[in-house]
Amino acid sequence: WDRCQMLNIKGINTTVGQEQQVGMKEKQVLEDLEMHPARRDTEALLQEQPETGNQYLEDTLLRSYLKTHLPPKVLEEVHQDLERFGNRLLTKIQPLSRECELNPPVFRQYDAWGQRVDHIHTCSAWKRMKEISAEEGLIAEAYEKRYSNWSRLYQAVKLYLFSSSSGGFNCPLAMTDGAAKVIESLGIPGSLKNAFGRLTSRDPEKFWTSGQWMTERRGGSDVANGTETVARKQPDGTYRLYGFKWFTSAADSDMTLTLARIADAEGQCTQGSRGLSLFFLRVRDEEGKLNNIQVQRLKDKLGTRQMATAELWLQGARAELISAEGRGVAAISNMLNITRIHNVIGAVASMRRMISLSRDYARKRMAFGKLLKDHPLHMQTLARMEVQVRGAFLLLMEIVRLLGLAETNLASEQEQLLLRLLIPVAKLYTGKQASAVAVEAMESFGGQGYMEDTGLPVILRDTLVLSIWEGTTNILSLDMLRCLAKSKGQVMAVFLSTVQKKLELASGTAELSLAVQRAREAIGSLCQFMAAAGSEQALTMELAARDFSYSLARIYTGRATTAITEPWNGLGALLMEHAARPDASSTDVCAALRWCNQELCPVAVESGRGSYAGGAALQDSALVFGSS
Ligand code: UCC
Repeated sequence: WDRCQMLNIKGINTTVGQEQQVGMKEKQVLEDLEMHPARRDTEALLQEQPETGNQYLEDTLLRSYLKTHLPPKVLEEVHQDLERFGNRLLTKIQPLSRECELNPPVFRQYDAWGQRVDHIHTCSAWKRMKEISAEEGLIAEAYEKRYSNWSRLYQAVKLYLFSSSSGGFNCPLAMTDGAAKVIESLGIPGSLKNAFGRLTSRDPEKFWTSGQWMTERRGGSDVANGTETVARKQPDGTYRLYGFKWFTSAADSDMTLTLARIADAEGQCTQGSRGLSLFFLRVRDEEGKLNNIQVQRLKDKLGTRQMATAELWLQGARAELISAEGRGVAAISNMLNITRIHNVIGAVASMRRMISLSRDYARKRMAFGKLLKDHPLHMQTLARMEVQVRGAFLLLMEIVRLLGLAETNLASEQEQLLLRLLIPVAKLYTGKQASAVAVEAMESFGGQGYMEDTGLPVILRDTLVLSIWEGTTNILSLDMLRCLAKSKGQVMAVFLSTVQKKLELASGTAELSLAVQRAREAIGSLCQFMAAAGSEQALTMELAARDFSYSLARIYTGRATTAITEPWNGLGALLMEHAARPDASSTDVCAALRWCNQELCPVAVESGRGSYAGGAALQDSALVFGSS
């Protein structure tokens, strides 16, 4: 109405001799009047798009970590490469990522003439991601070991930067890395030399990606009992595989590792874990023809839609046995540990991306007369997310640092044990954190966060899988228990002494004294719980497994909480260690202190509440199913 008034005042009243001008004005005014006011105001209301710049340069925590830990010569080279890579991500790779999302794979089962072709069509951007992965040495870096024990960490940093711009290509890279690791750990047998060379190649023409076909209809988690695929030995020593693989991620990969049961002369197979062996196979031959494999269909997934996940029938696929008979699970666990680390990379990257975008939006978006960044409650919410990602990032760096030492024979036995323990703990913990952060961050954009064409829902969808694939939270909690049991308690002794050492370092920093005290109390509670649990039945430890894993993650890292809306703080050994550096910033100290205020040892609290006591399992059941 105001605008109509203004128009009347400004120009509608005509004057003699100005007919032409007035005529034009009238026309414009009439057009304006026909337009709904909201539409006329579109320009004034236009929101600025949240953006990030060079991710490497903007990531102060990453840069301070590298500066603290890398030898100066390595840092110099790595810094140059990462700055260049950050620019390439921003200008070239991010647009490809969006293209991958907009052009998901398409499955064509038959050609126009009725021939079965089972062709999985992927878009050109997806193919380009494969080339870029090779060019950037995203797998090669870890195996060339140019920087000795730091190569693994450097590779992880590149993958971390790449992850949220990869258009889902981080998934095949995870499995490719895992397959290379398995082959390397087998001593790169002659028959696998070619495959290993291709998986770790920097040449896009040669580079292969690998799948990891573990999941069958009867067992995603329970691989030992759920695997039905049978391997029949051929006169030439190779095997033919017969079975059905229910989820095969990145089904367009060049090769795969997979589990099957070797049939004896009578066609009988050993059941359970001891019956499983590990096989290598090429998905297609040189002409692109499938290796006696039929694609049943592509999965219709909530997220990771850029990547083809298929159901596959193996109908005599030619394969090579690569583990000792019956040692398939142990052999593929090398792959699992690598893909689980990639999962942590994906979780940290997703959190970092969402928070970076939220931060930028807070600088641009006005509400209630001021920018979002000037609303204290909004900033508190973002700060809580920032503490989360900082802890998760340092945990990731710790794991890849240890992995680098292990791969260059520089890790002590204690460090190897610690690595084995931290992988499932970090995977389960950061997978959950990332989902919570992604949901919270989405809310920070208001309704815009929910709009497909902002690209934000894609990040959320792709994040939600991180607590599911590569072992769910509970499966990994049980894996953590198996790891404790196998080391006969040794791994916990290493865990505790490592945390104590990091706290010693931090105790020299006055601002961290409260955090150190809380960490020590948490360790005391953890020790008390373990002493009491030692005499309890296995059921007690099973019920405590998830809370116990969370306690390990929080104490080792610093902070953490299951619900992002809870007030946490936390300290955590890694955050404290980082905050105790001579050149630590006030932000580093603040993050460590915040981490400290939350419950660092939930397993002790829940134990005190009787959550793992004899009758708790029955009560849980009654609550879920009801009781008479
Ligand atoms: O494939 C999937 C999706 C692919 C996409 C990947 C993309 C990720 C990218 C992320 C980027 C953003 S999802 C499918 C994932 N499936 C799983 O994760 C399986 C979950 N289930 C488990 O992890 C179970 O714990 C099993 C299958 C490992 C349990 O099998 P068993 O046979 O009952 O296990 P055992 O008896 O405990 O272990 C057998 C042997 C033991 O060694 P020995 O015999 O020498 O004592 C174990 O110590 O294997 C060893 N072992 C391990 N060693 C088992 N797990 C491990 C481990 N994690 N590390 C070292």
